[in-house]
Amino acid sequence: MTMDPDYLPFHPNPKKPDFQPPAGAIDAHCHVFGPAAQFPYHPARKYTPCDAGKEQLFELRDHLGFSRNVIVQASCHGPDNRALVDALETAGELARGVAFVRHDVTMGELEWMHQAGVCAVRFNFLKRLVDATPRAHFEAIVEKIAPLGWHIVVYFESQELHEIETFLRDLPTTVVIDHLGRPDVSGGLEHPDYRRIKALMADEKFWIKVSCPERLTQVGPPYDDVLPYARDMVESFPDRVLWGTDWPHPNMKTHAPDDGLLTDRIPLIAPTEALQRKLLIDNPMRLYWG
Ligand code: 0GY
Repeated sequence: MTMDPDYLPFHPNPKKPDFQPPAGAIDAHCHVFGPAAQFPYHPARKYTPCDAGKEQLFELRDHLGFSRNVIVQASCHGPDNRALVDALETAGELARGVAFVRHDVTMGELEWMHQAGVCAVRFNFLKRLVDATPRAHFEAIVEKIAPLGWHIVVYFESQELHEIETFLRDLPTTVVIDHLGRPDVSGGLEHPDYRRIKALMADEKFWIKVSCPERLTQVGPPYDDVLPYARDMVESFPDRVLWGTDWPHPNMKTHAPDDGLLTDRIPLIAPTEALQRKLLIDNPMRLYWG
């Protein structure tokens, strides 16, 4: 399982951040990849990454000064959640998980994941990452996770939100939007696509991750062009925002971001200690450990 020739591995030695996260801080969006020898990538994957296993993730957590992780099943593992569950079992109370499942997932499989600390599924709408999922399949998943009290994480691009907006509004659980809803950051805070994401957030069912400036930027590090969007969300919805590194940063094309630098951006996104506490501790604790 050789890494794609154009795949950019994660940063080999991220800086020690100048910003010290408060004790108990949570990296609420990260992944584990393999290692492929133990947890092979899925045959239907759209990319083959470099291995990035649980030990490396937990080392990074400690290096950056975080206490806990929310680990999100990556599309390269498809609906095979074994690497995720293995990481969760090792981490115990220090991690929770977001799985990717198909409509035919069994209650036994869901129970196995639930025991390990999975408490959400991810619905991915990015065509470059997954094949389209029929609505009936999403509905079958929603029905199966409801008794477990799980919520739903959604990954889409803002220009496509209008196609799925009604579907999202009708979902019966809390819904977490990944990576700021992926706005086009050249558009400004008044752009209709960004306004549409904010309108969604007016419904208290929705939460949003103020993550991935490295994916959204058009000017590169330190990602000043993404800052106004993240800050706007934190200040508008302080009790429903989450932050994550997105380590090991799948499918980056321009550069491998320095996770220490990403951490140093937090006080610019959340400028007061009270906002930082909500973003890094209170909100993710409530949603994932509550
Ligand atoms: C992310 C973003 C990406 C990849 C995945 O599951 C995945 O493969 O989420 C991406 O390529 O934008 O959240 O890691």
